[in-house]
Amino acid sequence: MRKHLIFAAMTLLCLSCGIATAATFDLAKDFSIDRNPNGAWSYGWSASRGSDFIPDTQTFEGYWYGGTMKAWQAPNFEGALYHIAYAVTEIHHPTVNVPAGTVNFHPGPRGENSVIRWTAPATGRYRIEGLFTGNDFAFPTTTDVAILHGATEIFSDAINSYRIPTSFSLVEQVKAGETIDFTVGFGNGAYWGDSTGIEAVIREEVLEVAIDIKPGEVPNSVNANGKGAIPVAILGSSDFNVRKVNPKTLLLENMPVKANSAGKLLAHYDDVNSDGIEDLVVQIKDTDEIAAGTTTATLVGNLFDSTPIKGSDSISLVP
Ligand SMILES: [Ca+2]
Ligand SMILES: [Ca+2]
Ligand SMILES: [Ca+2]
Repeated sequence: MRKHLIFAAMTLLCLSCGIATAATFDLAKDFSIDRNPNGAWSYGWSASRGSDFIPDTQTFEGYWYGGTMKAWQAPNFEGALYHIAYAVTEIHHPTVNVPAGTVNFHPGPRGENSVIRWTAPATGRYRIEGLFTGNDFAFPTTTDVAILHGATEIFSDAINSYRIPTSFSLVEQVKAGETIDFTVGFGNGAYWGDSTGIEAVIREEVLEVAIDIKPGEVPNSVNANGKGAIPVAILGSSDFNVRKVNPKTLLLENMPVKANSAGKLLAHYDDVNSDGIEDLVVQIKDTDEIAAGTTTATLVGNLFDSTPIKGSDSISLVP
């Protein structure tokens, strides 16, 4: 009976396997004219789609057509001087509406693109979500929009409408220092009336994995005394192959996988919960990192493709 209960609990644990999120970057929430770059974001333009990024250096803050905005300026953009703007309050220009709390960008007169750049602060797997939409109700907006990862176009569309958004939801493996550019050009060859709304949120995705500290045992009594090893299993499932996990990267509460005297990591594959699916079992080196009173221990690490993973299990510290 007890064994059945344990398996039932493990099955429930596996239902929680999936994608969780860590760091989040929100273009509108993070918007600032105080600095450029502004954290992971930078604001600028390029002569054409994908050509060299030129950061903006001038800003504007104040009243503009019925509302208040903060904007980056590109003086060569002429009539579209305030080419990347955040509406602090709703802007209602004679032909343009920009809702409060949103970002609007506008191409230049000679085919220049406005570019909002995000630079990855860390290598990871990122979900890039948002939309582009026409903000000019009179012309209406006629622009070409795109998202570039480095020099590679990962999304593009044409806007020829007012408030009919084109949305995106992309997952990219991005290395630290690589860039994601959100870019807008004049589309039909004329830049009049080309105000384009953009929403963009970038989140690092963490793959949640099910783990079993002291496989098969409950409670998970851990003798955190800086001696010996703590066995931890990462449980495989029908959609998670544990052979993708890089054992070298694993840390349980900052404690690494133990190596033998020959330097070989104590890691092997086994089916610890008898579900017919292989699990990865590692011996964590007890370096006395677990504080008294801790009841949950978390394992972090990476897959070989550098996707971050994370899993937690209860522990019961024993003296
Ligand atoms: Ca146009
Ligand atoms: Ca256990
Ligand atoms: Ca298994």
